[in-house]
Amino acid sequence: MKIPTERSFPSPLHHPRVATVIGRWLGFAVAACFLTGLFSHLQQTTPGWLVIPSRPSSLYRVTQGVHVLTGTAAVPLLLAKLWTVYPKLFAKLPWPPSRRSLGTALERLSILVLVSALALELFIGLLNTLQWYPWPFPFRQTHYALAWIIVGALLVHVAVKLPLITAHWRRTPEPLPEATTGMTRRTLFRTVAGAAALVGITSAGQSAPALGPVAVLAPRKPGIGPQGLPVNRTAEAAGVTGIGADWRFTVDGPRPLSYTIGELGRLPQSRSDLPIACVEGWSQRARWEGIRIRDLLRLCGAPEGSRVRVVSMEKGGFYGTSELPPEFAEDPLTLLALRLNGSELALDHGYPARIIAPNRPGVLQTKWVHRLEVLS
Ligand SMILES: Nc1nc2c(c(=O)[nH]1)N[C@H]1C(S)=C(S)[C@@H](COP(=O)(O)O)O[C@H]1N2
Ligand SMILES: [Mo]
Repeated sequence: MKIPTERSFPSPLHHPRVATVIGRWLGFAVAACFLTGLFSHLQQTTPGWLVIPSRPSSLYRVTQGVHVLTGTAAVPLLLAKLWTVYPKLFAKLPWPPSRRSLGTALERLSILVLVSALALELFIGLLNTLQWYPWPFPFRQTHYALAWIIVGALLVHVAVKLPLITAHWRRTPEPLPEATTGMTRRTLFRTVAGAAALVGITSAGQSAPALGPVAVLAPRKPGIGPQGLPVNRTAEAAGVTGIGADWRFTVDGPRPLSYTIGELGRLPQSRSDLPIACVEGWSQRARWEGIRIRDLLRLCGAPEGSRVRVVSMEKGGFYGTSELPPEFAEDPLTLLALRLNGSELALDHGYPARIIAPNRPGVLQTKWVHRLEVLS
């Protein structure tokens, strides 16, 4: 059998102009996905020097929707990009080795890193949106580390290819060779753009209500679940069974507070229309009623600017506690919610009490809350 060379693939669809156009789309998707992912990461591990504002209240809903959307659309874009450039796999390394071949080898190594990291990143991200965690490593940390590897390798890749990219950024005045048989470039571009749009449109309905009816790829559909709101983790999965007669809600502050469920219901109630925006891509707005966290903070004598630790009845794990930085604790929209869409919280939504705050990832909207601790 004859080993193919780069010349064995004469189709003009492997032309650098095609690689540039599809690379541009993929680059745009990766950049948007990276920036929104960075925001999500900073929300969940906020460094001490960073103040994240609590408004606009739906900001996280939008950024995380864009994150999952661009990540999903990047899958067909990456496949198309790999297809246009795969004949390069058969290009010969210059031999005997020289300074130039060392450069070429390094460049290929960076592409190997870029392609494998990006493929793995998109794959585990996609599985995560499907709520399937078959790997033994922690998802978020791995996803985050891979993101930086991708950005680094991508910068090297773009720097190396800059002459080619600039040469083919615009359509050249003299026409490029067109295929005599098979697909034209224009058909290829339309097919790839169409595929990216299709996966986007059929999955965006999990956060964009208007697209709900065509959300056949969305793992979560708005409106489905107790009280018309999806549930990420049920009480049963979290090992929470409800409350007994001796249940108390307590606030650990300068003046410690303790309430029965009935007493909580008699405190001044406020209403917030806020979305749950899950990191996994679905989001939905709902009407919440309960007690403002800042009212509880004043009642217990906590000074303004306090951080608050939220403690769930769920024991251990990543979800058992969360922290409200001062901007979120003082926001009048942030509630210890007792009611959802007009009735008492369902157990799966966090009965008897949960946190709901503006501009926050769903993971931090702690359910089954039984204690607040005022920190500093
Ligand atoms: N204690 C606790 N709170 C939790 C969770 C959890 O598993 N345990 N899941 C979080 C996640 S990931 C999301 S998206 C929201 C979902 O809220 P819902 O199930 O009421 O829609 O709750 C959050 N609060
Ligand atoms: Mo979530």
